[in-house]
Parts: sequence; structure tokens; C-alpha cells
Amino acid sequence: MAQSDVDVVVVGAGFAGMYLLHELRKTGFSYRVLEAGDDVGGTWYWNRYPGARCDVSTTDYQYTWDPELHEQWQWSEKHAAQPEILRYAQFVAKKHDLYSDIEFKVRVNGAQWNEKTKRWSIHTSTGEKISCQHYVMATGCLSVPKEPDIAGTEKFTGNVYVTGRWPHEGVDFTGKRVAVIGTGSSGIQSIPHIADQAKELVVFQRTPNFSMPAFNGPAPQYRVERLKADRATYEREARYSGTGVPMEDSTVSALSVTQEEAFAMLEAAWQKGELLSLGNTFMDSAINRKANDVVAEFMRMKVRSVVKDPEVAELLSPYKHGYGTKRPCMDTGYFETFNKPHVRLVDLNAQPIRSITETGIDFGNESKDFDAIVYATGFDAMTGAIVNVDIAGKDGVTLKDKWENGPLTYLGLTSVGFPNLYMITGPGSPSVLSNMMVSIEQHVDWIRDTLVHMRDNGFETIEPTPLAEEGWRVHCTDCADITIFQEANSWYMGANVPGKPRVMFPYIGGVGRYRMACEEVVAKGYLGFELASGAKKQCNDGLVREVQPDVDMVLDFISTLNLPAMETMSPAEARAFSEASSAMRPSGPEVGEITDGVLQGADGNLEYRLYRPATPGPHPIAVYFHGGGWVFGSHTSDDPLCRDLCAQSNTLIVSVNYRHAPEAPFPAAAEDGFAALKWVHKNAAALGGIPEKIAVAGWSAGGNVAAVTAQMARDKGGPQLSGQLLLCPVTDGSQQHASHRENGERFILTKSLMEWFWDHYATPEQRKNPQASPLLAASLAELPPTMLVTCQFDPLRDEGNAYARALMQAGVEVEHVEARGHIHTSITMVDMLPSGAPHRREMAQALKGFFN
Ligand code: N01
Repeated sequence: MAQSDVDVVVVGAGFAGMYLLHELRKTGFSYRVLEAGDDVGGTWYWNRYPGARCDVSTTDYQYTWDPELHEQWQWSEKHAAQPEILRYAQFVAKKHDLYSDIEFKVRVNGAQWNEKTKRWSIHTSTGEKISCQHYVMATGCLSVPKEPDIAGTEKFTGNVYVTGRWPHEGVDFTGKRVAVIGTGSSGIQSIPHIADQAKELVVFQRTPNFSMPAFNGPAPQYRVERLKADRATYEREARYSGTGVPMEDSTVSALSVTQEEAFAMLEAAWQKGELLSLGNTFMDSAINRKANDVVAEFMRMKVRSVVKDPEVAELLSPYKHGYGTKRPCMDTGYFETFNKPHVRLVDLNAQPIRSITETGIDFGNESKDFDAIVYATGFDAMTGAIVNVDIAGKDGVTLKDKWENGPLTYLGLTSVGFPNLYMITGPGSPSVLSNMMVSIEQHVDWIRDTLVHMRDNGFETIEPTPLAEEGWRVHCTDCADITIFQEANSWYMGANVPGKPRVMFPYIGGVGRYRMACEEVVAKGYLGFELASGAKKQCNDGLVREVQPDVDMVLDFISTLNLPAMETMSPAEARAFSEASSAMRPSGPEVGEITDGVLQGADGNLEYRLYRPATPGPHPIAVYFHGGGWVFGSHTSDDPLCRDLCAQSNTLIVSVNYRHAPEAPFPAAAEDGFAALKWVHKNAAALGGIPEKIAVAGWSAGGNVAAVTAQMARDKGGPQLSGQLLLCPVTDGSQQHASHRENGERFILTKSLMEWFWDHYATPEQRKNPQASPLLAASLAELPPTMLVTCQFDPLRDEGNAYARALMQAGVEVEHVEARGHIHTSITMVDMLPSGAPHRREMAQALKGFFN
């Protein structure tokens, strides 16, 4: 007789449930494992349609927790077919005697949290109520087939099949007239097999999909060899990789090579026959639509090379979504199938289905009879299996209600209001964007370790805090926002199920980065969780990820370079270093014209670079001052930002090479700033600008020069400014603000580097002068309208914020943007950090606004 009161209830006996069962047994918990099917295998139990295969190589799609399996189980192919994967699951279940502890044909109908007893009550389809402390949903992400939302489905009297619920005995289509609706992975894999048997096959396609041949055969030799040589390193690489399969991250932009070169690189990846290699050819295909178009065009070229009828080839070629933004597929002979005389493609956009009828399908202005209809129409992905169970947490609130506008989880594992509930590969974790085996094992390990931790430390409950959950939602959104995934109507976005909220369901920040976040949470005493038992509580509340994801990646990359700190260099070395770094960045957008010239500074000539918009002039002018701590940088050093401002704001930018410290210390930069403004104003018409429409702009120390120049223009009788644009400006060298300490170490501009800059530029006494520290000016009244951007993780944040506040108090019109998750340098990194783009747009808008 099974216990009705256990430590843990696990729902699902796919690869996740099986491994968790093994671990619970090993760590001595009592448990019940419930499975709706009558065997193990989960997705590979249900999806038995012909041609079903895994498109991750068998070298990677297998358990790692039992090393003996690598000797005891030999895969026959690179991409294992469903029957073999199911046999593998059965083999593992037998080997570890898992069958004896799994209850098959049992569904969970409901689960309620009891706040008094601190336990879950699980209601099963057999009428049983099981009480448990912990409740784990190992129900899979693609386990609930979506209802086919097509009129008349109930009318058809012929045979109906759903790819995700395929008959165990198989189906013989020989001599039959068959319709397949849907061309996702399941359709694309099954269609060639159905075509082999059917007398006539009509494929109803709403959206063509990207697919590459599986080139099935033996497992990739180079992976086999690496595994043989050092399995531990290989597995570790997989766990910290982007997708859960070891792979070198591309450092090549698809836009930095010719189309010929790009296609040659894609061809090499194609020939490898690895889906993830193809998507990984370029560093920017997921974040830049133009880069993605290069891959998409390559894929369309491949379709054209196979499909003989050019019209059919065109219909099979995706144009409306980017490569990878809907799950790309792997096939065996899919496109070739459409060369067969008995196979027809119907484009549902031109000929929509009017209704399924008793005998067939009415579409466009045709009616066609079929013996069988196959629905390959997909799943209610990621949340379907979770919200279809009536799960009521604290105060009776159901997960379905809580997730009405999109799933809210902490780490994709847990959710506020649902203590001791865990989801394996849930929404908000890499899940379906990863090699599922790696993600499953990680979640099982995390849950096991958490349960053991709670038991060892006498905690009864664990629940995320609202702050942590909201922070994770924001982080997941930040990750998705820098990609082009949200443009597509994919099931990743919930777009395939009518009424489902449109959000990015999986975490797109990468498997390794996700794992590091989970590890950090634990290392920081379960950061963002409350652990409790009666009056005993432990809560280290906080956010595990706050820096913008692309900025974080750059910081991590830089930390691997072990670069010397700039403040340990001489000014000459620092200048050379800064120039070498600048040479490696993307150039920024095209502008109408770039010319270099010389202008009159306070003490001799200064170089300048002029960026002219492509539109007919004359244009408003922004006199721009570069960053570099008054010590390095030049009129060309902020080139990408100046181009971006010029192109987006339709403003003529004159970037000035003011004199640098220590050769020309305070007040040289300030005096040059003012002199340059006067010169540009005087020569505005000759430069193609409008003298009455002139603003100053600058970043960092250049922001300081711009702010001081604006004050000098006010105090010295003009020129009259239309505005000042200050990005992360230095405004106060007289004191240490809190952000100097808080953000003083990890974020490129460090506290000690800032001190080094000041030491070269101005003495402590000079720093009290408003021409060094504009915040200290006696009055800020009557300064021009201001756009001031400060960054959350900038040491200069607080002095920038103080300047914005002081300007407002003085009655100046101020737009103050506090850039969340950004660092001192990130907004200037044009075409490198997409998260900075919205702020650059805001700055350009502000510039435009100054002149209107
Ligand atoms: O489902 P899908 P799937 N009328 O949602 C169309 C995994 N998987 O079962 O794109 C007409 O991708 C729909 O059209 P549209 C893998 O992660 C893995 O194929 O919405 N058509 C689409 O063409 C995969 O992504 C493997 O416009 C309708 C298709 O049906 C995921 O499972 C193998 C329609 C559904 O495609 C799901 O794949 C198989 C309607 N009313 C699956 N409704 C491997 O590892 C939907 N469609 C190899």
C-alpha cells in the first residue's frame, strides 16, 4: 500500500521525473511518482509519429548522472529516433529499478497548499489524496497538444491523428488520401514518411519553416573523440555553454563579411549537420535583423536548390520570421517530398481552411475528400501542463489566475504564493531553448540540493520573495528585449494558442549564464527566497541579476582578458591602450559626410571631426566633447556614438579634440570647450549649420566639459544654447558620492581610475571650482533645457543624479533618464550592446527636441 503522506510528490516520469526519483531515493526522502502514461519516457512516450527524432546529437542528448550508461548503452545513430530514445528511457528505468516506484496511469487533477499544515494536498485521477511537503511538476514543456482551432474538426468521419498522441501500434497510410495540417518540427519530420505510403498527400501550410537536413549517420566523430578523451570537461562545457551543447561562441558578425564569405561559413555549419552549429555561425543573428537575413537567405537558397517548382519553393521559403525565432527544424528529405507528383502544398494564407467536413476539408474555393487528417498543430507549450492542473497556493489563488498575463516565476523553478512547489524546466528557465537533458539534470540537482539543505537546517518551507520574482521577470524581459525573437508569432511567445499572453516563455540568456545565476542564489544563502519553519525564518532578499544581460556578457568577457588597470599605466600608455580598444569596435551607422578640420581653441588650434546628416542642410549643431577622463580620447574617439547621434537626430555633430591633462590640466579642457563653442557658433553657416540652433553634448569627462561650457556661455554673454545633452557627466570632484563606492570596482570605470583621472586633471583645491565641478556653481538658473542620462552601475551615477535634481530645482527644463542595468560605458557601445539602443534613441529625440 502506497503511503498517502510523503516528503515529495513528483508528477511525470519522463527524463526529469526518472532522474528525480533516483535522487530522492538516494537522499532518503519518501516520495510518490505519478505518471499519466503507462510507461516512462515522457515526450518520447507520447510522440510516436513516423520520423520522430531528436535533433540534438546522441553524444549530448543523454543522461550524465550515471557514467556506467556510457558503456552500457550504445546509440545507433547521430540523431536517435523516438523508438530508440524510448528504449533508452526503459533501459535506465530497468537498470535502476525505477519502475517499482512509479505509479502509471495516474493523473493529478488538483493540488492545494494548506498554510496551516504547510503541506500540499494532491488529488489524483484514482480518487486518492496524497499529502506532501514538496510538490514537483516534472510534466514537460511540450506535453499538452494544442486544441486544433479549426472549424468543423468534430465533423470528420475518417481517421484523425495528432502527432503528439500517435497510436502506439502505428498507422499504415498505404493507398490513403491524407491531409497534414501544420509544418513545425512534427509536420516536417512526419511528412516525408507519410508521403512514402500515401496515395495522395496534401500539406496545409500556414507558415513555412526553416529546416536543414539531419544528415543522419554515426555520431559526430569530433564529439565522440572529445568525450572519449575527457568526458568531464566536455560535460562541464555543455553545462556552461549557451545551449547545453559544447560549442565555441561565434565572434563574427554576419554583417562584417561578404555574402559569399557568409554563405561559405554557413555551408560549413550546414555540412556538419548540427542544428545548433548553424544558428551559432554568427554572433549577431539572434539580435540583429539584418544579420539574421543573411542566414535566412542562405536557408531560402537551399530550398530553391532542392524544390523543382519555383512557385512551390517560394511558398516553402520563410520570409516573415527570422531564422531561429521560431524553432528551426531538422528533416530527412522534407523539401524533396514536394517534388513528388502525389504531394501537394496548400498555402493557407491564399486558400484558408473554411471548414473540416464529414469527408474532408473545404479550403479556398475547393472541397477535397480525405481518408485521414493528421494534426501536426503543436502544443500549449511550457505552461499548458502546469496550469491545466488546478493548483491552488496561498489564499486559494490558482497558478492559472496568477499567470493570466504571463508566467511569473523565480528562476523558472518556483513562484511566489506557491511554497514548496517546483517546476522542472519551467517558464523563465532556458528549457526549450536548450539541450533539455542538460537543463533537466540541472533543475533536478538544484531541487535535490535544496530539499537536503532544508532538511539539514530544519526548514519547512521555501518560497521566493516578490522582489526576487519581479526582478527575475525584468531580467528575462531584458534578455528577450535585445533579441529579435519577439517579432515572431512563435510558441516561444505563446502566439500559437489563442488567448495565451504574448511574452517570451523560456529564458533566452543562455544555459551557462542561467546556471551561474542559480548557483549564485544558493551561494548567497538562497538569495531571493524565504526559508521558514514556524517562527524561524531566513531571508536574504535581493535580485540575482540587475546588470543588462549584454553588458554583463561584455564585463565577463573583459574579465577573462586579465587586462592591466589603466590607472597603473602612464598617460601615454593609457592613450595607446584606449586607441587600440577603439579600433576593434563596430563603426556605427553611416552618416551623410564626415570631415576633419581645425578650429580655434583657447590656446591654439584644436582638431575637430564633423558628422553631417545625409539630409539636405543647413542643420542644427551639437558641439560634442568626448569621454576619456580629460586624459585620453580625441575628436574621433567617440566616433560610433557621434555617428549614431548624427544619424538619429539629424543634427550636425562637431566633435572637439580639447586639450588633455596632465600636459594641459584644469582649466584647459573647460576653456577649450567654451572657445570651441564660440568658434563653431561663429562659423556655423560655413559648416552647414544653423547658428541659432546650437547645443552642447558630451559623455563622461566630456559631459563635464559640456556642462561647464553651458555655464560659461550663460555667464559670458553667449552663444545662446538650445540645450545640453549630458551622458554620465562628471559633475562634482569635491567629494565621494555613494555610487563611487557601490559601483567602484566591477564596471570598467572604477573608483581608482576616476581618482587617477582627477589627479591628472585638477588639484583638490581646483576641484571645488565650478569650472571643474559644475554641481558647485552658485546658481544653475537659466541654463538651457537639459537631457541628462545616468547609469545605475556607474560610479558617477549619484553626482549625475544630483546635477539633474539641482538643475530642476533651479527651474531648468530637465529630462533625466536613469538607465537601469547600465554602466558608465555601455550606452556609447553602438552596435555592440543592443540594450543601449533605446537610450540612444531618447538622447537623439532630446537633441531634436532642443531645436524645435
Ligand atoms: O508544433 P509547432 P510541433 N491552422 O507549434 C500550424 C518540439 N519538437 O509539434 O506556424 C493551420 O512547431 C503552425 O502554423 P503557424 C520542438 O521544440 C521537437 O511541430 O502557427 N495551421 C505550425 O506550422 C518543436 O518546435 C522535435 O502559422 C496551424 C504547426 O501547425 C515543438 O516540439 C520534434 C494551426 C505547429 O508547429 C513543437 O513542434 C517534434 C491552424 N489552426 C517536436 N495551428 C525534435 O526534437 C497550428 N498550425 C526533432
